[in-house]
Amino acid sequence: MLIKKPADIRPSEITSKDNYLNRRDFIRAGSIAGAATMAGPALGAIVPDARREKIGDIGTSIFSSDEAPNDYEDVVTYNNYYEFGTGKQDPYENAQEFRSRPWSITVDGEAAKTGTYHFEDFIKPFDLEERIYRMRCVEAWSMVIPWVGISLADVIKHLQPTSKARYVAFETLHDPSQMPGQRRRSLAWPYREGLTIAEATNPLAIFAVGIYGEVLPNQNGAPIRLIVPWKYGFKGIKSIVRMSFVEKRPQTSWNMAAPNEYGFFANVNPEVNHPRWSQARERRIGSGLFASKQPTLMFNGYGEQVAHLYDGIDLRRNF
Ligand SMILES: Nc1nc2c(c(=O)[nH]1)N[C@H]1C(S)=C(S)[C@@H](COP(=O)(O)O)O[C@H]1N2
Ligand SMILES: [Mo]
Repeated sequence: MLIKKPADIRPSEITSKDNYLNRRDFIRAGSIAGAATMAGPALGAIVPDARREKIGDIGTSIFSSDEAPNDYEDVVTYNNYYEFGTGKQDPYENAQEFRSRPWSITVDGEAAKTGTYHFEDFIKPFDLEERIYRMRCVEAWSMVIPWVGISLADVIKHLQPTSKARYVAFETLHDPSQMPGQRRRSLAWPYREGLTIAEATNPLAIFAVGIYGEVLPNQNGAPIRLIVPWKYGFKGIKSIVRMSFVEKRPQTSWNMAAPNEYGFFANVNPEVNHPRWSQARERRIGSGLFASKQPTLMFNGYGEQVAHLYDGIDLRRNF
């Protein structure tokens, strides 16, 4: 990466940096205002720049990383969510008014308990846990995020897939009136993702509904998104409206966009480079512009839990 000398920095960039810092201060101020928010509005009320409502009854997980989580500000202002724009701050700026309640999720395909569920009913049968996970984006940056979520394996067991269900497919809401990025063809909409049943029922995979013990902000995929910590971040599909049990491998948005760059599996793998850049190292967001990069770990460090899923599979071909 090119590091600019001060003389090369245009005034426009200085301005935008100032704006950015001001916004961060605004969030901090908002977190104080958040105390008032907690007592007041319903779950997921839209409170720009404020901390969200606390979630009660959260258990801990043996799978949590012991690394220090990123600052809240990093997690809510540096996002990939192309429905709200392709810039890292676009989701933070453009998703505040998004209506993530009321919300429903349709379950269809090869399962006994298909149907359309209210979000609250969908998650009710399951235990909420905090899972502090290392997240690795395909763009070679990473964060450590304390998610609040429910086990995807528990959800799948509850929905009773048939013996024909070999994959689970997921879709994000398609609503160009609310999602300005969907008025452009930066990706094939709706955003789509998929996992094999074995991957989806691995104990590490979760549906996240919160961060830092609080309701999930819109820019992070409210009200419910997938977290698969041994895979690149793009597998973590946000704002899910459909979950389908299917026999054939589903299409996935990034694979459709550039099949030679983004495979179906997308396991974090320092030995298989993206065709345009190395995957050997990563930059931890928030660690400072001059902080050295750290090595990327096979399966993002979760090999003990997931390597067996790929026994006998050539991970160079199945990237
Ligand atoms: N619907 C949808 N889900 C998405 C994306 C997206 O553009 N749209 N981006 C993915 C990518 S590339 C990453 S790295 C993660 C980022 O999640 P975060 O912003 O909560 O850190 O979301 C993933 N889920
Ligand atoms: Mo990503």
